Formats: sequence, structure tokens, C-alpha cells
Amino acid sequence: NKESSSSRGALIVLEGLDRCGKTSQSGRLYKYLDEQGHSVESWRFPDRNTGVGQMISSYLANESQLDDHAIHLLFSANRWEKRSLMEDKLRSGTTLIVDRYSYSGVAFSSAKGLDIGWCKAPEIGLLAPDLVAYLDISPEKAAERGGYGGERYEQLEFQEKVARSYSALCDPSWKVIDATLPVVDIEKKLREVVLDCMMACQKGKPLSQLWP
Ligand code: NYM
Repeated sequence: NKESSSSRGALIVLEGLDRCGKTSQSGRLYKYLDEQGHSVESWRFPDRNTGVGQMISSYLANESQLDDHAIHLLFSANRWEKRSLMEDKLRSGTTLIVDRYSYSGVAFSSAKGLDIGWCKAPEIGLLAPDLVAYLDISPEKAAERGGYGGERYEQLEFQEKVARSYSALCDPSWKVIDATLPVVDIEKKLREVVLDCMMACQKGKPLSQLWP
């Protein structure tokens, strides 16, 4: 059948603190893979284009207030509403580069003091990434980069808590990349791990679900 005869795309997730360089690295990676002739798309969460995404966006802009649990579930719902499209894309051979995913969901909400098990629960059954690349930077270094916008969470003290939450979540399969290296070096390391991962997916690595 179609599924077993054609190879699938890879689900690549980039994670890290605010100002770690994820967004510019996803852009560079997308451009590279696209130019190499791969079928690839660049995604991000929150996806602010949906109805749920607009609620999230207004919360982040401090234009609305929501209970910590409620906003957590909205971030999760925002991933659920994209799940079937995500699966279709992957199965039809498109690689997805995703800027933030469930790990951001758990790291940011548990940094507020919510129970980590409670935070992970609504993510169960979403597609598991084939690769998590963590762009590692200390909260202090990230803050020095300036450009924290005025959004909620973009403060040193809170980012320190988020960094601790990410450490608790990080598992040995994550590819941790030093985000203080020159941009081109980060790009090179990222390409290496991504191409390896895409190869494994082409060779038949099955899609799996959170939490493995
Ligand atoms: N964020 C992002 C969460 O708190 N939970 C989530 O599930 C996701 C995906 O939203 N500070 C936070 C992390 C960021 C903020 O993301 C907006 P970005 O990448 O700046 O658009």
C-alpha cells in the first residue's frame, strides 16, 4: 500500500528558552532543506492563526487574563487541532520543522508551579517528535541578547524557572546544541542531526505518540 511503499517525513522539533535563536535557526534549516529538494514545511506553536491561537496570542500580549490551567489546555488544544494535518503531511513524505511543541507547553506551565504530570497529560496521544533539538543558553545570556518583547514570560526570573523545567524534561535522546556558538556553527550541527533523523524516518522508523 501507499504508506509502506513511500517514505515518510520527519517530525523535527526545536526547543529552548525565549531568545535562544530557535526561530532564526528554523528558518535557516527550512531554507537549506527546501533548496536541497526535500519536501519540507516550517511550523510553529502556538499557531496564532486559529481561533484558539488568537486567544493564546491575546493572553501572551497581556490583553486577557486566564487561569494557569486554562491557558495550558489552550496551548495543548492548539496542538490537537493541528494533529491530523501533521500526521497527513508526515505520512505523505513532508518533513516538518516545528518551532516549539509539547515540551514548551510543559516547561512554561510547570515553571508557574503546576504539577508536571498534570501538564503532560493533555499531550498524551499527540505525535512524538523524531528529533528534539534543544538550543541551550543560560537565561542570563539570553537576556543579554535583548529584544525580549513585552510578552508574558519574557523576564529573566521566569526564564530561570523555565530552564529548570526543561532540565527536568530533557532526556538522553535530545540533541542539545550550544546556542552561544556562532550562528553558522549551530546551523551546521543542526543540519547533521536533522539529516540523520530524516534518513532514519525514510528507512521506516515508525511514527509514535507522546509520551514514549
Ligand atoms: N508557550 C509556547 C507556552 O507557554 N506553552 C506552549 O505550549 C507553547 C508552544 O508561548 N514564551 C510560550 C513560550 C513563549 C510564548 O512563543 C510564545 P513564541 O515562540 O515566542 O511565539
